[in-house]
Amino acid sequence: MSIRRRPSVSTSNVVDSTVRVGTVALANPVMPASGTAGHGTELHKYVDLASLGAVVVKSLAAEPWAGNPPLRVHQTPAGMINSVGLQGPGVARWRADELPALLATGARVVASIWGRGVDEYRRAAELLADAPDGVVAVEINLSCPNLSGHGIFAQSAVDSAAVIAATEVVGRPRWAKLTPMVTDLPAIAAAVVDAGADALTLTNTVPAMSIDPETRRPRLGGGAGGLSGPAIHAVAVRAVHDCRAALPDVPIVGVGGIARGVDAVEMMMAGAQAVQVGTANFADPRACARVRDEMVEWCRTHGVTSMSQLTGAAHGHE
Ligand code: RRO
Repeated sequence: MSIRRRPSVSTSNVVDSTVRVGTVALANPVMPASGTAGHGTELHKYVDLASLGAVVVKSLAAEPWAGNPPLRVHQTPAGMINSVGLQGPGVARWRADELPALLATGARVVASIWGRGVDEYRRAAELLADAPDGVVAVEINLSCPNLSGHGIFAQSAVDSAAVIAATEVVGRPRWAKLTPMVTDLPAIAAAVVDAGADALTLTNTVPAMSIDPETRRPRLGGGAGGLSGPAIHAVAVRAVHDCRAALPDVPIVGVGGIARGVDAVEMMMAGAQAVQVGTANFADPRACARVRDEMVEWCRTHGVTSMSQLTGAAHGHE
C-alpha cells in the first residue's frame, strides 16, 4: 500500500526580513547611508523609499551650512573619496522643506545631526525633539572627517560621551556613528553607550587624500577627504565584529562597502542588526533595493528563514 503524503510546504521559501535595531522595528535591514541619498526624496524615482528599512538623510546642523568647495568627490580604484563638508539646510528648513515629502512616501526616516561643539549638537537635537513620529531614530554623526579646523569627535571617548549626553533631549533612539580611525574602537563604543546611545553605526569613512600629480594639488576642494566603498568594507566588518564581541547586547548598524546582498549578509554575520548602503548608490541609485532583494535570495538559497538569524553568526568561529 502506498502512503499518500501531503505536498510539503517549504517554509524555507519564505524569508522573514524584519529586524530590530533596539526598539526600532524595520521591515528589512537595508537603508541608504547618510550623505548618499540627499536630504529628502532624491532616490524615490529609482527606489520606493517605503520599501527600505529606513532612509537616513544627510547630516544636518542646527543652522544652514554651505559645505566645501568643489571638487567634492573623486573615484578611486576601489571606491570613492569625498569632501562634501556637511552641506545642509539646517534642521528647521529641512523639517519645513524636505521632511514632509519624505514622510509622504511612507518611508521611516532616520535624521542625522552634527555640530562643531557640544552646544551645537544639543541645539540640533532640540530642534528635532518635536519632529513627527516617522522620524524613528536620530543618528548622531560623531565622525565626519571633513570639517576643517575640527578634529573627529569620535576619536575622543570623553568628547563623544559629552555629545551623546547633550542630545538626550531629542527624545527618540540615538545611533552613534563612529570612525574606525582609533586604536580602541570598543572603548569609544562603550563610552557612547554609557552616555545614552541606543545603537552604534559602524563606521564612517576613513580619512584619506588624493593628489593630482599634474597640478601637484589635492584633487578635492576641501583638500583631504573620506574614503568609502569596497576599499573599506573589511575595515567596517572588523569594526562591527569587535564591537559586537565587546558589547554583545548593543545593536549595531553596519556600513562600509556594501554593494551586494552577500556583503550585507557578511556585515550582519559580523554582528550588525541592520546595514547601510552608501557609495554603491552613486553607481546605481537602485542599489539599496537590489541589495535587499539579493539578501532575500541569499537567505532563500541558504535555508535562512529569518534575516535576524544572521546577526552575529560569525562569532564563536574566529
Ligand atoms: O559631508 C561630508 O563631507 C561627510 C560627512 Br558629514 C561624513 O560623515 N562622512 C564623510 O565622509 N563626508
